[in-house]
Amino acid sequence: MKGLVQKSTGSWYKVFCDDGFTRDLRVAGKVRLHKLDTTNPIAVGDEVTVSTRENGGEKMIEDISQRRNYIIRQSPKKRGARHILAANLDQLILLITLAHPRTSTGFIDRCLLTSAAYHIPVVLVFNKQDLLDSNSKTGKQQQELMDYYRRMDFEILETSAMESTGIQALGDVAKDKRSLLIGHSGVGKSSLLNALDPSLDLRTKEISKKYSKGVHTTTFAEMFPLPVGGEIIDAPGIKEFGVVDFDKGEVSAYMADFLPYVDHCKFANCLHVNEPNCAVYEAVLSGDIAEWRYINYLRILEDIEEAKAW
Ligand SMILES: Nc1nc2c(ncn2[C@@H]2O[C@H](COP(=O)(O)OP(=O)(O)O)[C@@H](O)[C@H]2O)c(=O)[nH]1
Ligand SMILES: [Mg+2]
Ligand SMILES: [Zn+2]
Repeated sequence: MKGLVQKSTGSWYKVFCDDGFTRDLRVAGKVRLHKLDTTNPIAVGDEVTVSTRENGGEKMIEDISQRRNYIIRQSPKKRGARHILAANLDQLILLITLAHPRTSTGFIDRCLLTSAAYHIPVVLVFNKQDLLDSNSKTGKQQQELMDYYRRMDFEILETSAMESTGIQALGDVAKDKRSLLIGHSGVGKSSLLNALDPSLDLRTKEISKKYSKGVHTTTFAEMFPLPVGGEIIDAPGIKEFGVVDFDKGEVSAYMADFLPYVDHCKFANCLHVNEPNCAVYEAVLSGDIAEWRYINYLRILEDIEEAKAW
């Protein structure tokens, strides 16, 4: 019998099985797990084979199907280790807010880089619009960000879970697809899921000083079927997104705004850091590539360099 992993708590997996039942299952000891060297061998969205032995023994996960794709990042718990957030995705819904707690462009760009490498489309959702005055400094910053990412062909939505705006459009985007919902704690993931499906009745949290103190709450990704069709995987508790498995030389190939320039550098293996006659750097100077994008790029290269030490 096949099944779809809806939640993982480390040793137990909630699996929606082909016979229509949802079960809490463990992994059979003999399963040859993917040689991915991750902190979680099975992720939400994994398709698994469940044993149907009738010898009275408990049903168990016996095998994992080859993944179509996955989103992976550095494990926040163990340096140098990798953690799969979710597998077999149709898209990533990246939830952002420039209100509180403000999402950094560094976080956005790391998520975009990872999804680009696995060819997973991303929708950028700017939430908490009710808190932003479009004439304020922050409102203008958001407009600039949206314009920039839109030029890179990303789909962009504006929502307010508080005032129930943009919910229909979000439902249209999520319909009949399997999406990973990713964004910092407090950005409004649970609130938006509740807006899409009030029967979920997920707990939403007051944003307290706790967030800034970085208190670690144990939270697990979970898949929710949507009334309109499709599923959303809520990935809670994400503070940072450390990219893994990149060589420095390939990063710029996944940055759509860099692409028109990368072939015009003097050196074919230019990393666009401090090489002479670098077309990317010239585009930054002329304003064709945003300075903040370039800074994020340099920081990602530093991350990769640091990770190599492990
Ligand atoms: N003003 C405003 N507050 C929101 C909005 N969406 C969520 N919140 C609030 O932000 C806090 C965190 O929301 P929650 O859904 O728990 O965020 P999560 O950690 O991403 O799941 C709660 O107090 C919500 O009421 C919004 O669009 N506007
Ligand atoms: Mg939540
Ligand atoms: Zn260059």
